[in-house]
Amino acid sequence: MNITILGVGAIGSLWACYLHNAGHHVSLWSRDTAPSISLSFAQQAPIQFSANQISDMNNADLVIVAVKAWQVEQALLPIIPHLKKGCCVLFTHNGMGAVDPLLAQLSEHPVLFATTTHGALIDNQSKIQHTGQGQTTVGALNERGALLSSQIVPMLDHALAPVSWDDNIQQALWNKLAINCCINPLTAIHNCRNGELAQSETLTLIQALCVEISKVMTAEGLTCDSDALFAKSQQVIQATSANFSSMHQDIQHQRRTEIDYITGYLLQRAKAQQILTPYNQTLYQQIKQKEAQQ
Ligand code: KPL
Repeated sequence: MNITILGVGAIGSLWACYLHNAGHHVSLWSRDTAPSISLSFAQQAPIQFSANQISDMNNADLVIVAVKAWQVEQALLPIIPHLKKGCCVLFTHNGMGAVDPLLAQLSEHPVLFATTTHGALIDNQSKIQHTGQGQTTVGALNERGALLSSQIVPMLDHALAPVSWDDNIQQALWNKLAINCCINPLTAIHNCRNGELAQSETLTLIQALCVEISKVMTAEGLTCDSDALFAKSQQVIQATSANFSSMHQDIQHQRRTEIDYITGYLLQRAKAQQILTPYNQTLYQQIKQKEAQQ
């Protein structure tokens, strides 16, 4: 397949290398205009990718949009006119709400979303490290996307397994959003690793967050039990105890965070459903204050 990856952060680069190794023709699209980008992955010799070429975009069968939620619209809008008929657009990022404004403009294309638990980072020698073996769940954001499940899932699974299909991607995205609402802002506020949230005062707060989140999810027609969500958040805290969350890393590096698409999205839906969410509201404001101080 001809695949173009938009965004050369850790996850975009990881997919680029695995898809290249699986034999696909992979090109990259970044914020600059360099005609080629070299990526160093694991013990392999650096891989040279064609980059920022309109011809690659014109020929792409699949475009993977792997930029942060707040960059999605700005990054994709100029590219849409260059996509060929039938080109599939697959989004992958933390949070929700970033793709909604683009769906009408992508109505002629199959549109998918992939949520992944793989851990990846670009180390201080610019090498891509696959730090945690995870899994990827893919689902459709429109009807054309749903028709592609039997093609896309085996192709991605062959490159970086396991990849599965979920008919109810909204539930999967909300489940991930709920966990991110519980962990990410708190680690950024307390400047700590995920594992350090397993302390009694923080646990009481996470319990209160779970009650609010579960009310909003239920009102939105999704399944969410607050005790089960709390238990899941504890599992993730344990499984990723040594990690710094993505929001913690963004604050430490003085980058914009994804708070508007994580807790911010929850608050938007809570407002629409007329549900009070004071605990999540407070965390949102604390992160916005930190961003303003940068
Ligand atoms: O998804 C994550 C993130 O950091 O964004 C968690 C699950 C919290 C792992 O760190």
